[in-house]
Amino acid sequence: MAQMSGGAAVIQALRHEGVEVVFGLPGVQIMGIYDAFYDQPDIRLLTVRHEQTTAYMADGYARVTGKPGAALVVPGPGVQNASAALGTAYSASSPVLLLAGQVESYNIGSDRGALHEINDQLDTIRPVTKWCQRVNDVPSIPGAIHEAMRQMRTGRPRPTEVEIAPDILAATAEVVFPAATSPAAATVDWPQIQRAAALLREARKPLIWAGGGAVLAEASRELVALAEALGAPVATTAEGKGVFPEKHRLALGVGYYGHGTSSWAAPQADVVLAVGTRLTTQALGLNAVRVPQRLIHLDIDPTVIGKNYPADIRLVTDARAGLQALLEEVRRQDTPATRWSDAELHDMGRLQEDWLQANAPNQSAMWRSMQRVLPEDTVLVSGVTNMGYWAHFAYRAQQPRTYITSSYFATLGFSFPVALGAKVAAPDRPVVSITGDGGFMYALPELATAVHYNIGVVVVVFVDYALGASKNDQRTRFQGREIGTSLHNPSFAEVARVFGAQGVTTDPEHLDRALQEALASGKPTVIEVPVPTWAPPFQIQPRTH
Ligand SMILES: Cc1ncc(C[n+]2csc(CCOP(=O)(O)OP(=O)(O)O)c2C)c(N)n1
Ligand SMILES: [Mg+2]
Repeated sequence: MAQMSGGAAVIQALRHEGVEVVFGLPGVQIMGIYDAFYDQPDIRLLTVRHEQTTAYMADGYARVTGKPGAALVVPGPGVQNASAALGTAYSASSPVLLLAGQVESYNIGSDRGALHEINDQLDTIRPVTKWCQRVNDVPSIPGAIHEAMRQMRTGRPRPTEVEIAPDILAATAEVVFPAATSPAAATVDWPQIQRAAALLREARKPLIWAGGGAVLAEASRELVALAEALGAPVATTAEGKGVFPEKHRLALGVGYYGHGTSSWAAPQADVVLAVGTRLTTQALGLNAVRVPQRLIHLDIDPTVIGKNYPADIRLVTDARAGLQALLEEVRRQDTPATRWSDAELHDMGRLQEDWLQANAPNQSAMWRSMQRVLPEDTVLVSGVTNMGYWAHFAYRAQQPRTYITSSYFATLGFSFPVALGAKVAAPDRPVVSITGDGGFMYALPELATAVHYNIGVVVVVFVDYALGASKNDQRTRFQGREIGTSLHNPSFAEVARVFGAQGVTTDPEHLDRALQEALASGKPTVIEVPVPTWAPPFQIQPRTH
């Protein structure tokens, strides 16, 4: 029990919860929290240039570490500016705590036009959070922050928000901090596991489809072991990329919009085990998983199971616990010899190579050359840009938490600021942001943040002077009636240098060398690569099976 201000209670509560860094942007209502950072050495405070970046960096931090990231913003415009980033984290099931200010308590709900006032702030944030709460007195602060963290550490992790009025931050009271709790061990439904294991054992051609939930549950080892025990090839969503090493003989890679080995292999399977994925059509393409295939659907969120495809067996549990239990059951009895032959797997892989060569030869060549200079622990933030979509297929990720996407939010502009947060979390690993000229501009001023805090992210900007995906849409779907999709840009390399970062321009042939040099320097670097506007995979007709 200790006497302290609300602002100090926030910081102490964050300390108790193991928070190491907060990404913030100050303003009058949250100065009580800013001030409390002054006296404590344990939590870093990084101030950024736009509130979107607070939540994006917190998200990048969370994706790399698996621990909740924390963002701090003023009410009203601060919360609204952070909202698209929070929505991105929500779509990716990423744990981000948004600490938000409020107007003075006596003004809340008054619609008087107080500074930064917004009506029903909690309601504005509810659609992009799993849980949110206003704190109305100092003693309630630790409990609210603890609950926000508990929500993110149990079940499906999604953003949370806690908001506190400035008078509460300034008030002083006795504060007690809840004891640290560890989440209860996951339980499994053994009869259901046994049914699922029997189905998998009896399958002629079992296939596993792993999504972001498998990453979040740290289920990589169990996934590899089960796939090997069953001889089942493993497809992933873009969110799950890396959870199964893509150099593994059973790796099918990413299925996206009906493209890729995974999408083509799935209809050949007779039993599909989906783990930690919604199985959206974005991942699978149209009807890639067809009834009467048997679908075993494993997810920690029961609302996901059977949402897009009817499930024969529902397994509601954590991906790691569920896969471990399935593995134990499968190992209890002999499984038939591999049902997918090496030749068959190899041929399916070749099919994708041929398809890439036909549809994206230049992008594939660039990925091949970049891959050569990127170590396996590189964190790649795959932006909403042509090279980002093609990376799903042409880049190989070997470890979980090394490939970051904006999931179904597909938020243009997320790549650079998320990469900054990832680099703060993993300062000793290469972190590369893949972005287009359209997307980079969203958070370009954060080059100042990168230089200020020496965050050595490498940004590769593919410059086609266009919102390329939209322009190509006009070329293909609107008979070439191009309007409103061309861009005027500065030289991004020059801009980077003006900010005090490194900036280089290179042609695609020398991108690998530029990337290698940038990574070796350890400095924030922008590599500008002129490219034409190419077709993205989702504007290409899927192969018919
Ligand atoms: C927040 C947001 N606004 C708009 C879009 C729609 N959109 C998707 S891709 C794209 C063009 C992106 O241009 P650029 O970053 O230059 O990448 P390119 O397609 O040229 O490779 C747009 C406008 C989006 N995904 N997200
Ligand atoms: Mg572009």
